[in-house]
Amino acid sequence: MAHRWINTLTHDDVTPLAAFMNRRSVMAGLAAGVGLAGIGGAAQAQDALEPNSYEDITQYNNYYEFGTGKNDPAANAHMLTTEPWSVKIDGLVDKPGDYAMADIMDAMTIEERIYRFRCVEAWSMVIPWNGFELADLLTMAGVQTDAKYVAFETALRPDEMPGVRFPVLDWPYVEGLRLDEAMHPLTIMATGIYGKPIPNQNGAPMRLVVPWKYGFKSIKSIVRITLTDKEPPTSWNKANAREYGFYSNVNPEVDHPRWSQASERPIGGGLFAKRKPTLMMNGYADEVAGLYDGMDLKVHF
Ligand SMILES: Nc1nc2c(c(=O)[nH]1)N[C@H]1C(S)=C(S)[C@@H](COP(=O)(O)O)O[C@H]1N2
Ligand SMILES: [Mo]
Repeated sequence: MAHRWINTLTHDDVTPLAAFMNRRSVMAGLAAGVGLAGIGGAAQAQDALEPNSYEDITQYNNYYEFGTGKNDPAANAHMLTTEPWSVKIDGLVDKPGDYAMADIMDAMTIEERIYRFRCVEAWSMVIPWNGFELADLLTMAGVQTDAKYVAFETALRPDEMPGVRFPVLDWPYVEGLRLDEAMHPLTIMATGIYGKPIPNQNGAPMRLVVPWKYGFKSIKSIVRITLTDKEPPTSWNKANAREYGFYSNVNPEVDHPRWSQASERPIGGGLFAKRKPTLMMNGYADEVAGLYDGMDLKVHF
């Protein structure tokens, strides 16, 4: 609270009515998708979440294609052209092709999902996303039975992305999920925040959100989705395999080699805001721990 004047807006100031009107549908959506075991926990967890301000969510970002500073994406991402946009869906699908973003939006049901968001750097937010379940998009393309993983790729536009001149990562940014993770009802494609179209710095027009994994799995501005039978390469794992694994589930018991993951710094509470304990699988263990039954999470970090 000490440095409150840095953030002059609270979420009450900037939240469109729609975001709050839809809050009930978050729980309805979860209850419908998660199955009986998940309902109570998910609904309770959702209830207790207080979203960050629109300003926090859209001014403090990681999107290295626009620079590595936390404010660089907000300053530079306006250069990205997001209309028209299409997403190539290929690999082990019945209906491969270039899907126009407008057609995807027509076909999908947009819901609000208020999720915890935990960066591997140990800061966190609560974000009211709008979007649709990735499973619905994959089902539309027709996942073939031999598919085991989903690979994702971000746009690579040197003319529009000042950060890609620097070899910070091996561009384009790529990510991947196991198919069961991708099909899980908590996994969404976000197309909005607080009921408004998702800003470029947050990954317009469509970015992945996997709330139980570290933020870098939630790849932005997706242009390609490939169904495959092999574990796909991922940008941060390619950059440093010892520090960033394929799974990257939020886990307070598995530290990053250079820092603890036991607690996190909530963004927006001021410079002296208290750190809070990090939750197993970012608070979604009731819903997703079963995906990892029998796996050693220290090995598959
Ligand atoms: N294409 C792309 N996607 C990306 C990143 C990036 O640099 N490029 N950064 C990741 C990281 S490290 C985090 S924490 C989140 C940040 O999302 P946010 O800016 O919406 O909070 O995006 C992830 N997705
Ligand atoms: Mo991150």
